[in-house]
Amino acid sequence: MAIDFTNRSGADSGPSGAKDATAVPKFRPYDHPAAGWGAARSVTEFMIGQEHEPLLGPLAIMRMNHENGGFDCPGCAWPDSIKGIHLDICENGIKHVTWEMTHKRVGAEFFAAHTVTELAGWSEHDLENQGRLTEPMRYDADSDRYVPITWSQAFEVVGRALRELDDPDRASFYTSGRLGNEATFLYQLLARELGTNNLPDCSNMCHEASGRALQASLGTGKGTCDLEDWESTDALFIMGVNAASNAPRMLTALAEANRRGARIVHINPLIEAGSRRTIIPHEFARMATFRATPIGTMNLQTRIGGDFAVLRGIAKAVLEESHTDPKALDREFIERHTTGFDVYRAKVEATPWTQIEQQSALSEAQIRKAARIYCDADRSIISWCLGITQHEHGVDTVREIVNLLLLRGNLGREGAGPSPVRGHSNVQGNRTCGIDHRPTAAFLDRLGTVCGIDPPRAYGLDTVATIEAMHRGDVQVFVGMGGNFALAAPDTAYTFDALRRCELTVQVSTKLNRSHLVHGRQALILPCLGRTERDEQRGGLQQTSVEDSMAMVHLSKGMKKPASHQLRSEPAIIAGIAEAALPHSRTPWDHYVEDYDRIRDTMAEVLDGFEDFNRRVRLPLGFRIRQPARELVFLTPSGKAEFSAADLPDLTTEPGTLTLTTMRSHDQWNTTIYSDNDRYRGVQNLRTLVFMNEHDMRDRGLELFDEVDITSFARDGSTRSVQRYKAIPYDIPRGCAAGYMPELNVLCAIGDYSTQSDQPIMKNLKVTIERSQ
Ligand SMILES: Nc1nc2c(c(=O)[nH]1)N[C@H]1C(S)=C(S)[C@@H](COP(=O)(O)OP(=O)(O)OC[C@H]3O[C@@H](n4cnc5c(=O)[nH]c(N)nc54)[C@H](O)[C@@H]3O)O[C@H]1N2
Ligand SMILES: Nc1nc2c(c(=O)[nH]1)N[C@H]1C(S)=C(S)[C@@H](COP(=O)(O)OP(=O)(O)OC[C@H]3O[C@@H](n4cnc5c(=O)[nH]c(N)nc54)[C@H](O)[C@@H]3O)O[C@H]1N2
Ligand SMILES: [Mo]
Repeated sequence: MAIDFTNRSGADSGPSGAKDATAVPKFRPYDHPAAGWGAARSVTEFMIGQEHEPLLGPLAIMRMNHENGGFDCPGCAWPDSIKGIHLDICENGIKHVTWEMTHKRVGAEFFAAHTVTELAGWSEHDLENQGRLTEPMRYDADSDRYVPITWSQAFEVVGRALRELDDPDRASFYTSGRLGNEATFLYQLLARELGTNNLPDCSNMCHEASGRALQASLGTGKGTCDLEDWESTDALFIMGVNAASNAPRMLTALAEANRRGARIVHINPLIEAGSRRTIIPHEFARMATFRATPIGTMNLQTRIGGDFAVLRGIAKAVLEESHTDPKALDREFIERHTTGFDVYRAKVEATPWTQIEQQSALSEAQIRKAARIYCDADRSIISWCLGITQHEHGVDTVREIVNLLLLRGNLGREGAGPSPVRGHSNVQGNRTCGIDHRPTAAFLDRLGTVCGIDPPRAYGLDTVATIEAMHRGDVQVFVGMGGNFALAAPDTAYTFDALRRCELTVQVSTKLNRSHLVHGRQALILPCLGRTERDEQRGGLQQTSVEDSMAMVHLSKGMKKPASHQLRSEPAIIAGIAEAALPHSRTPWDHYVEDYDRIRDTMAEVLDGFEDFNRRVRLPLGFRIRQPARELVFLTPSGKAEFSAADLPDLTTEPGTLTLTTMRSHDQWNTTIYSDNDRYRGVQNLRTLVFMNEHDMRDRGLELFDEVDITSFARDGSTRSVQRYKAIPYDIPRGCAAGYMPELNVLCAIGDYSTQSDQPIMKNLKVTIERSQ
């Protein structure tokens, strides 16, 4: 099967993020500090050029991330400083907020003027750039247009479709990770009262591997560190994250760590801007004097997927060191708090250095240097993001991270522990509050008792399984609570086909996107309030809570006048759907929406760690959810932290094939494309590109910007391809290549998900790259 999505001229062209496909591409390697003036200039250009609004973003930021007030930055899940008000702003947070606060509007006139077929030919940038959705719309097949519908009629359309299903498992309820905790709780309650655990979420593509690994090793799905740990650690190992673009406020922590003398090791096939020098995002004084702080001690440029071998190598060096230096291992910790050490040690000792070198594409000497840093540090943190998780062996790799930490007792004390960097601003809170297609029996029991429902016990469908079920016709109603499912998911052609086979697709959104144009027989767009906007209900002005990457829960209060008087809050939309779908429900949906305190009171009874929720969430900085593993209480079968002892995978590839990783550019937010630039990687006006090692380019007779076709080889033998991508020589290990999501999702076959986490292996595609004909 070869699918060509690159012909963008026709009406049914595939996804194209591009802002302006005709602008001339440029490439010049970037050698300035991350953040600083480049960021300031980019923000200004963005606000004046796109939004004609130079002040909107900064003004909004003044109200963001504040102690006791303001809204939570929807930009990413990096925590706010816990030392009180700390204006830690970043370029991408400003862009993100300004994008939501735009003055542009997409109302009934817009939809009357454009058929869906016409809009399908627009780029992602052009779709979202139309502005905020203002009123509920229904797809009208006769005119191929979206037409207005009232809220009550829209709820009745969804309600009827759900009531008429012969089995509640024929519906699936997707969440993108910015839904607040209260709406999250209502959403899962709706699904479970209806009778299904089909709750796919963006985590299924993101940190599912981290959750499963940490659960198995430590009995918690989350990292154990907070920002204070980051501020007191001696060594930081940063794996598979592009901090300067995707968690810019992490740069502050890195620069401060460096000033303190902490050592930092970056493990990444690319040397990203965040691993060189930075200007702390909020330090304007330093910007003016151009004093940059170095933030990298060491870069280990492993090959794509080579991280497991790197970690194994470091562990091997630590064990070897322990023969001469008894302090290399924390034997007392291992003895008291862990199980499986002997089996693990035997496994590591049996793994030869030659295999580690070959799998990691690094030398024994380089790995020993990193091990030296690890052994010299009293306290170490290992942090990671998608470079670790979106692989077949994501779970084994995260478990190896924990193994390595356990060797030196780097857990349950200040300055030490595992610290995954989560993506969407509330993706972690979504899981905490019940979005889980594999809920535990204990959670369901409490939910059932407190809410008076009989929740289904069978596991539900995750993202990939939902797509497959829609394709087979087994799932007929799809509800997207935020996000852009059509483009975020793997195997674009297959996913489009799956969505089009649905009886009804419902998208609750703030902006127009591809998922509105690739829809079921019936389709609804339900516009909602954004995080920055005032949420007035009968009980007064409401606030919602969110949880950051480090398990801090705090309130977020929108301040801005809503983009349209017709917008509804996410809790209100969920309640409207629930009342229409469940006419005999005893859940007080309306009552909940009047005052979110009432939702929080119920949540306090159902969720561990949310006792006294309404009071504690109003404390100046909110509260931290109790973390048993942090207290060295392990909710594992053995009651201890469990070493794992997996074999290193075989990463050898067929001759002539390369491993392709897909990632974000600097100027995008997942499927939202702000511009076609990737400043820190030196690219302008280009997204259809592939970064390659110069030798791999030379082998193919390629030079900068030569056009190539990329063909991926799926496990089932099928192939997919994109044409006329431009090759860019880049500092990346041989045999590796990199390009951008969401465009390259075309290449990721639906069946190519990890057998360990069920995550699509978006960072590990086997491809050939040939000059275009
Ligand atoms: N501005 C902005 N911020 C964001 C987002 C955004 O799109 N824009 N997205 C948010 C979301 S939902 C998420 S999940 C996070 C994502 O944050 P990241 O994980 O940083 O996202 P990616 O751009 O996919 O980058 C992956 C990084 O992993 C590296 N990498 C690729 N393959 C490998 C590998 O095999 N091993 C190692 N060690 N590294 C590898 C890449 O070089 C890159 O540096 O960011 C969040 N924050
Ligand atoms: N190849 C490849 N694919 C990937 C990845 C990768 O690294 N490589 N990363 C994966 C990851 S980590 C993730 S998280 C997914 C992202 O998947 P999603 O979360 O599904 O996608 P987003 O692009 O974040 O969604 C953007 C849309 O959200 C809507 N929106 C914005 N704010 C709000 C709000 O406040 N409420 C509501 N209801 N809607 C809102 C807007 O309409 C906007 O168009 O993509 C995944 N896909
Ligand atoms: Mo994500």
